[in-house]
Amino acid sequence: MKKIFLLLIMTVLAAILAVNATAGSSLPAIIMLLLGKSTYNGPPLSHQAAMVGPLSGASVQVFQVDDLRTAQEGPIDAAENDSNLLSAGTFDLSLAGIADSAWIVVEATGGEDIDGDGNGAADTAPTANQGTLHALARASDWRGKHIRITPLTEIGWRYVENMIPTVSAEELNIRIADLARYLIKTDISGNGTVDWDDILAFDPANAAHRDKLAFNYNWLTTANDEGQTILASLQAGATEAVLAQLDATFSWLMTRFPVSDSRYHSVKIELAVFGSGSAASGAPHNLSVNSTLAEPVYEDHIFLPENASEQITFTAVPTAETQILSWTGCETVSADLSQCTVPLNKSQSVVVNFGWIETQLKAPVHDLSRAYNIVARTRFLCCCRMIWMTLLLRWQRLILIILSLVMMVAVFCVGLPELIRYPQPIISLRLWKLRLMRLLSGERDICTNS
Ligand SMILES: [Ca+2]
Ligand SMILES: [Ca+2]
Repeated sequence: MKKIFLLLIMTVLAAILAVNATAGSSLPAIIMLLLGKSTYNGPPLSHQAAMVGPLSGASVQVFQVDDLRTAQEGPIDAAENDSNLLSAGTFDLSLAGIADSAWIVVEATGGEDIDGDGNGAADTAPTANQGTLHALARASDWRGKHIRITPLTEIGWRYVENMIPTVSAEELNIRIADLARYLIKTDISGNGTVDWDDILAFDPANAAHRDKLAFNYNWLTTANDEGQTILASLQAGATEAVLAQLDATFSWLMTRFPVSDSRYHSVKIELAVFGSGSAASGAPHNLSVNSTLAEPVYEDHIFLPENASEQITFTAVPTAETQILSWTGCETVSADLSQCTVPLNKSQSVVVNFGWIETQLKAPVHDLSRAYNIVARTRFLCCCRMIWMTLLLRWQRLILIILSLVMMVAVFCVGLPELIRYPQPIISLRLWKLRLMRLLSGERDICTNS
């Protein structure tokens, strides 16, 4: 009996070690996989990047949502393997010093898809990937779950990113719960409910997973009028094309530019300083902005529960050269302008304006340092204009005088009724020539009509 029991234990251990060797993954991850558990509290688990199949050799970077430019970790090279679908594209994160509650974006770039046709077997020739996939999850998720960065996490990220970092953690939770319901039909992660975990657990090469989506997975591989597919655009790194195709494909279901709705019971209070000085709320909210520092370290906004009976008070401190001019966004301002209060019944942006003391004590001063050029240029232009206007006026007057004289002579010679009835004598060169000849021959009356 003992021998049979020992043999059974050894068989199970051998099986685990064999799978471990094949997968190249950490033992806790394998145990988790064997047990079918989605939560795990032990050492960090290996994650995986996959376009359709695993992205062998992808480059991985870690960002916090409030700073998507500065990598907190990486680039890390995901495992490179041309044939092992379990180990290729896997990576571990340390997330040192990052709080469990922090939202973390992990991006995977490049690498080679070793199962591009998604049939569960390594392809003879891997498909190069030029694109980047993102996955958003709390640090606690990255520490305790086996997460796959896939086109589905990328879609989830694209429908969240425009809310970040301007929404509260509560709003983000509501948003990702909505998105999970839009994208997932049946639980994938094994926790019995449709949630963001299912997006993080989705395996594009797993037909059973594809069936649990709330949309047809083939939409990702269906060409639009320009012959592009979402998946091909992702692989090509054509972000604009991806976004345009997502908008075209999912616009009936969700938008990339969501607005807060009545479920979001938090308010955002922002503080800004215009001019030289500082303003702060003090404890417990500790909002603080100081424009006099070379590299200001400040907290300029906070999300708080909506509460009409509570308020936040800001105190402004000018420098020796400045004074407080005004506040905007406040409900009340103290008589000496040093304090402003804001109720927490709605989101509000508070701005305090500082001005230089000297500008109010001295007579108005105009900066004349560049005045010579401006005046000289202006005088030149002014003179040109005057000359032109004068000439124009003189010519106009001259022409008017000549026309008047001609009309007077014509009226005198022809008579007004004749002129109106038959104006030709005025313009007939032949007639004027005749009259000129008469004048020259001694006939003084040039106006005789005969
Ligand atoms: Ca394949
Ligand atoms: Ca789930």
